[in-house]
Amino acid sequence: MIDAPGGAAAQGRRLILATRNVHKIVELRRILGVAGLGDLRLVGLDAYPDVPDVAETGATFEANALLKAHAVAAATGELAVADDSGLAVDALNGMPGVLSARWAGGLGDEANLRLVLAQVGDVPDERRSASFECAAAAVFPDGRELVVRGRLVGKLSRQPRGTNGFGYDPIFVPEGSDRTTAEFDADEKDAISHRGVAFRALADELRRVWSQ
Ligand code: ITT
Repeated sequence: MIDAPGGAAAQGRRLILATRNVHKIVELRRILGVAGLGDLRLVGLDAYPDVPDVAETGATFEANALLKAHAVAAATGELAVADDSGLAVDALNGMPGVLSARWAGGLGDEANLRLVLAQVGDVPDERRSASFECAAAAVFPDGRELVVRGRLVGKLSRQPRGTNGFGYDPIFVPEGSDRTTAEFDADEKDAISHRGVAFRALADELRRVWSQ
């Protein structure tokens, strides 16, 4: 078992954020920080540099979120929380889906979103529907698990717009908005996002478990 500097056992209630995506870590700290979980320390995987990356071999967001959370809970002996998320484009039969992070072959966010825009081409507005999807999983040191889902529906823009957020934010326009999520400020995105919905639901589940 890999321990954090200073030792985990001596400290209060802790939760390990089982992701190395810095953008997700920022969003998860914001969302869980205001989720009413009491005196809880959110610890990043940077405190555990020796925990290996997990192969995301699952076919669903839930399966991959559980794979990541189980691996980090087992390696650290602590409560671990993971996010598996992505963009599902109806005109691409739900792709890039679980392949969102590596859709253009590992070339990064800009290449990924350019490839999606090219793949939908001049598909008309009424058929540019898409959703951001998120599965949030928690795994306790004894192996008990929780998993919930969040979704944000919308459509693809024709050009990237905005500089906030990450990933596909510059090309995703939530239903009822005329801006991309890269043109939303942080609080605005958290209030409606797939990650906000999923992790607020996960916080409810954690509170329920802790109150038993
Ligand atoms: P971890 O596995 O370490 O958590 P990752 O980046 O590999 O990090 P995923 O496999 O869950 O994570 O892929 C998520 C991808 O989906 C991410 O890289 C973005 O391309 C996209 N994505 C997820 N949430 C997003 C959001 O809020 N805004 C824009 N794009 C998002």
